[in-house]
Amino acid sequence: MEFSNSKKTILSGVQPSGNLTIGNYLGAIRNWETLQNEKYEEYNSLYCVVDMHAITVRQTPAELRRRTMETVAIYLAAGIDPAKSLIFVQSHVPAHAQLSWVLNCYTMFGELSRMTQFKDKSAKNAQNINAGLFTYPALMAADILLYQADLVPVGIDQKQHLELTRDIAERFNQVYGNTFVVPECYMPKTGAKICSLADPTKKMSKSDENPNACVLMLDSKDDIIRKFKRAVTDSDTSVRYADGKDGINNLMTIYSCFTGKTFEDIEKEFEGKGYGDFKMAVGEACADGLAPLQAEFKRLMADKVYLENLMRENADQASYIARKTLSKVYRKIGFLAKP
Ligand code: ATP
Ligand code: LTN
Repeated sequence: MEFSNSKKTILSGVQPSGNLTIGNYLGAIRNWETLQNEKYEEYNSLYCVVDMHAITVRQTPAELRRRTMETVAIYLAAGIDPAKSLIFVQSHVPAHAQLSWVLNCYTMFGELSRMTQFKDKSAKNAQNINAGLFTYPALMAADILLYQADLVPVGIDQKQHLELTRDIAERFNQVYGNTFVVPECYMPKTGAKICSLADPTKKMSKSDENPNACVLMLDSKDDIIRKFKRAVTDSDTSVRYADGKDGINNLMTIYSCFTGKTFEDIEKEFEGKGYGDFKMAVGEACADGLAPLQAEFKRLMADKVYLENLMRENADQASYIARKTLSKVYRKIGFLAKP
């Protein structure tokens, strides 16, 4: 892609920490594709596979490698177009680690302690509450600020991290003069929080141990339908969006995302019908919505040379853009330039 200094910039990323779910798709990746196309004239688009974030939780090396490559292929299969967007792997661009160290020194212990993702993940990984898990948001801030991103499309769970990124940017700018663009958060109207099918009060998460809690982007049609059939709902029988009906609200949200129908349309469509029919329809819509992406994913994974060339070239381009911000930061904080 051609990076233009006169355009604004969009940046986002997903961790290759597990198999991607429809939460990642509807909350993030699908909107990246829309933004890339609808805002092409106005924005550069950069989409990163954040493998350095993934190791804040223990990963199996071979699996991390495989998933990193697969995540690149998923971005492409979802319609992120290398002619319009820069797709790259975080660890291929050293400036992320370099800026993240600097930003760590401008991020407060108290701020990091308040991050709900840190609290949730340390409760889940009590035997591995490492420093990386704690300083995770400073690395995320580096990802964003390095490219002077204006807009960051994410699901609702990342809003707090984005606010911290803004605070870090503003703090730095105040001390050293205008250095970073202060980014805005972009969230989809529907799909910013897809919930677990096993516990619809919790967000669907790719690192959930219960395989029935998430629908994966690469699940087969049979698996998708089976998982929706088993989805936890309530003892009521009517398909309507209402407080206390978390399971049905979640299924309606997913159905709405895949069909474009409003909640009102959906209530009418299923009037007088039971949850069984509705769940079947959600399963079908989801499986059909993912089918073209899955076919394209398969095709891409058979062409490793293409994926490798793309990763190499894009990492070089990202490094070039990132180094400009990094040099500016190094100069401002007083690092002696290498003679
Ligand atoms: P993990 O379980 O490993 O923490 P995750 O499934 O939460 O992973 P991330 O890689 O942390 O996924 O998130 C990538 C993007 O997907 C972020 O923008 C995040 O907000 C979005 N996202 C993740 N889960 C959901 C969800 N259930 N609903 C909507 N958006 C989501
Ligand atoms: N923390 C994010 C992933 C992430 C990200 C980013 C998202 C890392 N760096 C930069 C947007 C922009 C998450 O979803 N857990």
